Amino acid sequence: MGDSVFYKVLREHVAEGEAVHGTEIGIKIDQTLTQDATGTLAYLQFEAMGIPRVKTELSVSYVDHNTMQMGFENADDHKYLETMNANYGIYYSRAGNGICHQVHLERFGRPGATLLGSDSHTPTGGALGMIAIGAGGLEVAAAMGGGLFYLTCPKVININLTNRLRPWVSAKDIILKVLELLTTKGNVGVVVEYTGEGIMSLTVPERATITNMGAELGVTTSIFPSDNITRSFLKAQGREQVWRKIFPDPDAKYDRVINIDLSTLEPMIACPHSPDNIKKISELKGLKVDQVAIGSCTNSSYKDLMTTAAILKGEKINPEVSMLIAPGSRQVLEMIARNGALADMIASGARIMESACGFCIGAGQSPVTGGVSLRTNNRNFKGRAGTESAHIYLVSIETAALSALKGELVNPLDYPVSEYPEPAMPDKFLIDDSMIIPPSEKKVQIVRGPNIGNPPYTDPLMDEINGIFGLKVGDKITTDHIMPAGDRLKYRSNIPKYSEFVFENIDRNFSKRSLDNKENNIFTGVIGGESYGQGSSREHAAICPMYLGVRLVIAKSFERIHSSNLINFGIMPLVFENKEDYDRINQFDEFIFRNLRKQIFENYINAEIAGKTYNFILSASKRQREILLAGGLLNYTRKQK
Ligand code: MIC
Ligand code: SF4
Repeated sequence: MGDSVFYKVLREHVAEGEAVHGTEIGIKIDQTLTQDATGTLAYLQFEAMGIPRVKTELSVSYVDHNTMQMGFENADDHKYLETMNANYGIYYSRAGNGICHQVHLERFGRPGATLLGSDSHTPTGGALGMIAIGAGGLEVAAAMGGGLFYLTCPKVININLTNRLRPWVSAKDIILKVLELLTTKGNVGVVVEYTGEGIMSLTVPERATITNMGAELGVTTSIFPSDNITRSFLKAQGREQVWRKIFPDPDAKYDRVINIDLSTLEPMIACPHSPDNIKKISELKGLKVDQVAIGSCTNSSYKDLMTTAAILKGEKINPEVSMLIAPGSRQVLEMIARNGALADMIASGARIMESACGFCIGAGQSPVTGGVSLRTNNRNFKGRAGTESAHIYLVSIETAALSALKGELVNPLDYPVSEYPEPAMPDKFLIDDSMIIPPSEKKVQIVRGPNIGNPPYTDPLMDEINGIFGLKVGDKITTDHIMPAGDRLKYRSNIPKYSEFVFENIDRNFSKRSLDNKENNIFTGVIGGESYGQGSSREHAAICPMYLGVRLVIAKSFERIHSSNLINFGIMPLVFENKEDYDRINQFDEFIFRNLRKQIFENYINAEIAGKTYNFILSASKRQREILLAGGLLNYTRKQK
């Protein structure tokens, strides 16, 4: 049996173990990326490793999340990043240059490479035929130091696309359809590979919309072949030399094949509060809309914004709608500024935002109380936009722009085909990398303002842990629930302060209670349902609980990145042996785990909870068990040296 695109690229990078589904392998990482909200900590951890310069082919540090720079904190982080990066061989993409995934696609990604990024949407790069994976900052730091990235060799689901989309239906509708089919749960250890004649009508940025939202499926990554479309995109970016052809073998082995006939798709919508709460637009048509936001790493490419401009041209935004547009990169912004499309947007009454994450991470533009916001980004978790009572719906560019004019949700298919704008991809993008600062050859003084702390410290695993379950939550708890972003983001480099907000939207007292208990040597456990830790890769969702004395989370199932982050910071991710035990164990029950330094190497770990004995499963590799024993990856790495 032949190889899929994924396995072809994987085999070129396996440095430890064998590429056999289900076993742990270590792969070599060619490129890394970080962004400022996860990067500061990642680089502090890299410094703590004592390695003089990165060992990757390319490492890039982007500033795109905290670009509002309210107060000194973010500006301090950015100055630290700029000087630290110069010193250690890392490219620094300045604030204003664009969102990491969009810029990386434009300027750095290459077919056949591996990319590890401290952001869950790193798989966007899969649009170029590369293996691009999101991970915690500490794992990215280890990869920058030349360390392997360890993962369980995944299954590959093939999504075979046939025919082509009808006018007014777009790539966003494809991935929303896939989310309807596969949902956000149960896809751990899976890679999605897109093939079929249908991919030939999708440009690289459209493919990127699809691979980007693969993050919402919870898969390890998503990937497209590298074909002539990839080649033309790279050529237009002045980078044709990095192109190589990567196709699946004709008899490629897939664990499952899903066929989607693109010509039958219609505009879709993800309803509050989960990206897999999918409906057809036709079912919700007429919903009154308060806000429309176009942008984010999912839909902010040149073509996306040219489509938006064409729809808005000569029209006015409905007076009851606030419309925001954030171009994905400075390249996109400058191109639409020069060709007049930006002027059409401004004339329509749209508000133009910086090329950054902005509204997507809740950094401004929170909707009105109880409001309806249509957005082209990838996540609609409750409260993420900054307004708990708001209803966030995820849609395509076409649906968003047309609805902004009408003031209500419209079905693009109701518009004439003759009005469908199909902007052509440019033969040549505007190339100006002057906001990407190359590393310095000379030593640079690293600037550490008062917001720059020390990397967090963890203790080796104790043999006995006594404690209390501080919180019991339900299914699909996201890392946004655990560690809110929005206006709390500025504390990312200040762990004690940021820790005050752990689970703040679920239980405002969790943090204080846990810290008080820790002072009395009473540790905290958390009980979760299915898919615990969905969403963002933020390792703060492990570090801050660790700081508060959380030593274990017991859930029905975990998402991949979060589960690794927990282990990397010495927290045991345990799964109920019997799912019904979830109903038997309650918040505030006391627990004792004994003999842990031995038990940690066993598949089942037992504990006494409220006087009864329970078994839990620890699904971790031998290496991960050793990491837990050492009290986290940083301690483990230091020991290995
Ligand atoms: C997100 O979309 O949630 C973020 C903010 O980009 C995160 C990273 C972070 O929390 O810093 C992600 O997706 O990993
Ligand atoms: Fe930024 Fe939003 Fe993309 Fe995260 S999902 S990287 S916050 S644009």
